[in-house]
Amino acid sequence: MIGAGGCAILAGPASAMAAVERAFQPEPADALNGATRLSDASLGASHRKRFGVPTGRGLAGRLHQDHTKLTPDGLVTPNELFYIRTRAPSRLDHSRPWVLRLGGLVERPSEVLASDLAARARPMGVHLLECAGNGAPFGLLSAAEWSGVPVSEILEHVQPSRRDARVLVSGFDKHTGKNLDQAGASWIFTREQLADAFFATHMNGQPLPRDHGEPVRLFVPGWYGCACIKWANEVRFVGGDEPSTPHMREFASRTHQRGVPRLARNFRPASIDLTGMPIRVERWRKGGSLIHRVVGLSWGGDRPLESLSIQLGERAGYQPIESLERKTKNTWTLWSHMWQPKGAGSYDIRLRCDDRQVRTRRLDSGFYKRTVEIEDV
Ligand SMILES: Nc1nc2c(c(=O)[nH]1)N[C@H]1C(S)=C(S)[C@@H](COP(=O)(O)O)O[C@H]1N2
Ligand SMILES: [Mo]
Repeated sequence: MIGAGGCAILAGPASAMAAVERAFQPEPADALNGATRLSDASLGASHRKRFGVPTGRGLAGRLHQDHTKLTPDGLVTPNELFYIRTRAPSRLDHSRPWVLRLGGLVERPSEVLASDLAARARPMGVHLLECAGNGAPFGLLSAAEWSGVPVSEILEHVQPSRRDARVLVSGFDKHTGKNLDQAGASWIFTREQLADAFFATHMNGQPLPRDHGEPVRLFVPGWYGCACIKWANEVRFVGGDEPSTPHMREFASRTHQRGVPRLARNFRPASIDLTGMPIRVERWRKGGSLIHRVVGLSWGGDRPLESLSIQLGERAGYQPIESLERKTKNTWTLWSHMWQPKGAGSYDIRLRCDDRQVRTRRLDSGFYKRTVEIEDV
């Protein structure tokens, strides 16, 4: 049974702006009361790509989500705007029933029909997905409400013959075209790493779209997209000495591994650390003065409540972000911060977490630094 679909309504620019005004309490109090919104300042790199439309085919197929107009009401991405990394393989065959084979080091191999999974699917909540290769302009990042079946339930169909067996999940990846016939995407997990994972059959109340893994994909909450295998067709128990897969090796550095581990067991979890970035710098006019407000996203990490600080220009110190409230670690949240730039020029915007106990590997590397051009103050 599929729960209430929760399909996000796509807001046009005008209503999106109204939503921003409604949903953010201006900070400091009343700063934006009676102010008029002007055009946003430019955050450079975001202008280079085409957003919101699928481009390319197969392995080279992409769709970048545009985050510049995100509002608190729009934090579930509609299916047609959800980012794509790898479009459906041209050799996908949906004329026969899709099966998930269960085998490897098991007493008796088995299989599950995707249609049975779909029939048993239930709401798994809103979860964000980010491609580990989400570089500028950072459009490979989206969130949806997923439905599916916990992986642990599927694993109960088979008896592994070894206690230390790991679980390899792989998908169908036969693309046609030059240099595109590569080994399928697959990732190897311990059973504990899959404790919260599920086989997703629905996205925002709809059956999985073709480019997002129709009819079934793996979803591992909190991990980078590369582990969330689309067009899943095999679950195989493997031994402790199983080599890492070509797909894991391809993503080794982007998932913060030390070197490229030859064995799957030497891979660290491909989890997303706490992070964040600005998505727009708003300009408002109030009386004779110009007001700037930086709006951004925060996501990742293994705990919901964290604090982040922001640095606006290399010479400024870090200060706590004024309005940041993360109620869940599963998906992103919007924050905002009022800003009075000293003068025209370009400013690097960086975030950091002042709690040194919290791991922020990618944020600390400067990966999400954005540069804003301020023309007038
Ligand atoms: N079978 C298969 N699954 C795959 C991939 C792939 O190339 N083939 N790409 C992975 C990567 S790198 C990412 S980021 C996510 C993207 O999922 P999406 O396109 O639904 O956003 O799918 C993952 N699953
Ligand atoms: Mo990815």
